[in-house]
Parts: sequence; structure tokens; C-alpha cells
Amino acid sequence: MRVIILLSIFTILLYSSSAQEGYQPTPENLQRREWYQDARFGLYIHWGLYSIMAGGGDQGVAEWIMNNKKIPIKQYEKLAGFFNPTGFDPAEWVTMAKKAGMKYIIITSKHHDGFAMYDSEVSGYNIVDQTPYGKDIIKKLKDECDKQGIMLAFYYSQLDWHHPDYYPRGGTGQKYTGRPESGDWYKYLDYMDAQLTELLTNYGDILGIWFDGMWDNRGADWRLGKTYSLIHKLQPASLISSNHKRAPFPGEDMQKFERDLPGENTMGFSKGQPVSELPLEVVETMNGSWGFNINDQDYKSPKQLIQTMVKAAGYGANFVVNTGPMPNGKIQPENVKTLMEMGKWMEKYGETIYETRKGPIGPKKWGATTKKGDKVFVHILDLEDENLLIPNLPEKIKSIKFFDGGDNVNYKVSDYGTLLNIPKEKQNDINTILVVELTK
Ligand code: FHN
Repeated sequence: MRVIILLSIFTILLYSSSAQEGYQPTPENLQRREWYQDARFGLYIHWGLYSIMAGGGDQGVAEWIMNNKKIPIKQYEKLAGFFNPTGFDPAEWVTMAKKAGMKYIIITSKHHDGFAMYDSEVSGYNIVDQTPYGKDIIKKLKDECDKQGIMLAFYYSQLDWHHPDYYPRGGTGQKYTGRPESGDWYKYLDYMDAQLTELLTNYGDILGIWFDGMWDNRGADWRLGKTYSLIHKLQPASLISSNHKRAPFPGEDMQKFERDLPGENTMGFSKGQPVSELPLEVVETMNGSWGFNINDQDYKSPKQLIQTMVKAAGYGANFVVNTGPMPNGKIQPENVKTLMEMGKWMEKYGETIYETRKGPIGPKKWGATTKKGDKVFVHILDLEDENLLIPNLPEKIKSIKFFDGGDNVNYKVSDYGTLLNIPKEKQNDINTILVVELTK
């Protein structure tokens, strides 16, 4: 037990000592953090060669198919020859995201399979050089994002099942890949930095780099200090996040939570992950898969997703919903439908989410609170009867009104809390929102 604790401490020290020590975010970066928190709602896109395999019939596999089905590099590479998403229309994607009420998009520039979805000069293993499609979809998407005024961030997998120098290997991408059991780890990191340089110099202003995959090789020297300084030098405003599932390391500008609210661990990904003071983000799938999976019909309802978003906002976290485009470049109709429902909700109630920060009462079983200026929004997601006792607010209440219709809410402040009366006919199936005005 002691040895395990010591090893974990050593690993954390190893990581953090090689991160960007003494990092002081620039004014542009701090401004971007505010913009990012105001945005509150984004779209994740997991798209790559794996979409052709459509999950191979297994639940939850999708972008992991190469590893889970032990497909050697030589065979997997053949997928590139079939990748021809003639139905890809960036305008359609961006319009969809905007209609959903989303303010930014994150797309996989390279996932664990190592395939660059953009025109990479430092690797021939990319969409332009290897596929019949032959075009840089990241460039097309970025141009459209700029046109429609939505920000774009790049997901970048540090883990690589294709690059020969990703050695020593971590927990995945083992012998089945057919790579020689040797390699130069630092050469791999140089390659990664070179790809990041491409991404941060060839595509204009980028919201940030969303890293993922360090967890594969926890003992390795990831040379984070060098990589993070490079990114902050190339684009000081760009935000860095990493899905390493630990407390943020120096140089990171935000913290990510995968398929769980901050501080929770129902999925088993966030064990012991502390919640930091940095901007937070919760990322969630619409079914159980990130990449396109034809056999995963376990869709979350718009209500479920909206309620999770509301709770996330109650923690002061952004909410990002994922879609895995199909191999033809279209978004699954089921996903479009859900996003449009979310968009309708955001159009009506977005004021209680966008530009808010976490409210004075942390999320509870019944719901959450958000705050903007002198207003506190009480979001009631789960109420069995007609009365709800909430902890007293830190300031004096001027008025409490129903967001829908604007009628006054009957309430009583006592030593035990504030009792709210919410008649059944005033309750909303997804979220009954109350607007509390506080006296200055
Ligand atoms: O392995 C990846 C997975 O494919 C997906 O990209 C998610 C997104 O947060 N992150 C990793 C698992 O933690």
C-alpha cells in the first residue's frame, strides 16, 4: 500500500515538475478564459478513420477499434483508402452547432490512432496525403467557424498507436500494432511539438488545445514544460487543457471532467480528481460512444443533457456535448434532432446559463443555482411536491419570480432556510427556473 502511495506521489511530482513552472497567464489568456466561461456550451467532434468501422458492432468501441480489435498498423492504414466523406459540409456542421446554442467547437485533429485529420507536413499519415478525399477538413471547418463567428479548439492525442517512437509503450497500442520494440521517446515528443506548431500557425486564432492520452503512459517524461511554453508562445490566448484526470499542472488554463460532474465519479474516470479554481468543463457523449458507432442506440434524451448542462453550470463548469460524424461526413440525424431540441431550450432559457457563474448554493439533488450580477437563477430539476426548502442566500432578497411568465413566487425566509412554493401548474418538466433579485 505504502509503495503504491509513494509511487503515485512520485508520478505526480514527475508530471508537475516537468510542467510549465511559474506560468503566468497573459492578459489575453485571462480574457480568453472569461470569454470561454461566458460561452458555457460547446460541441465536441470525434472524427477519424475509425468512423468507417462504425464501432464494429461493439458498444463503446468506435475510436478505440484499432486497439480493442488489435488491428495492426499495416491493416488499419488501409482505412485511409476508403475515407471519402463527400457529404461533409462545414457550413452544415457550424450552422447546426449555432442553432444548438453552442459557442465553440472542439475537433479531433489527431486521435490515438495517430492519423492527422489535417494537412500535416511532418507526417505523411494525414487526410490530405492518404485519402481519396484529399482535403484538409480542419481548414475547411476553421474557415467556416470564422465566417459564422464560432471558436474552434483542437483535441490532440498525446498517446499515439502509430508513431514508431512512441516507446516505451504505455498501457495500450502494444505489440499487435507491429511496431519494432524500440524507439526514441524524445523524438516522438519533438514530432508532437512540430504538429502542434502546425496547428497553431496554419489555422489562425485557435481557442485552445485539448490534450488527451497522458494517462496511457503515466511514468513517462512528457516534457510538458516545453510543450506548454511553445503553445503559449505561439498563441498566448490559447487555452491548454489536458484530460489526465489529475489536478491541473502548471501551464494548464482549464480543467476537464469526462462524463461526470466536477467532484463526481459515477463513470470511474475521475477517481480522486480534485476540482481546481481554473475554468471547468464537463464533456459528455450523446450515446455511449465518442466516435460514430452504428450499434450504439443508447441515446440520452435532450432533457437528460439539458439537466446535466444546468448542473454543470451550477458548478461553474462549461458543458460540451459530443457527436461522432458518419464516414460520409454527415452528422447522425438522431444527434441533430437532440441538438436542435437543446437549441430551442437555450433560445428561451439561455440567459440563465450563458455568462453566468456558479450560484451561491452548490448543486443539490433538486437542482442548482447560477448567478449573473444581482440575479440568482434557481434551477429546480427534480421536485416531488410543491414546496422546496433551500439554504438561505447570502444577501437579502428583493424579489423571486418565475422565469416563465414572471409571476411572483411565494416564499418565506426563516432560520432554517428559504421555503419556496412552486405550484404544480407552474412546474416545468425539464427545469423550473426562478429568478431571484438580491438587494445591493
Ligand atoms: O480515450 C479517449 C476517448 O476516446 C475520448 O477521446 C475521450 C474524450 O474525453 N477521452 C479519452 C478517454 O479518457
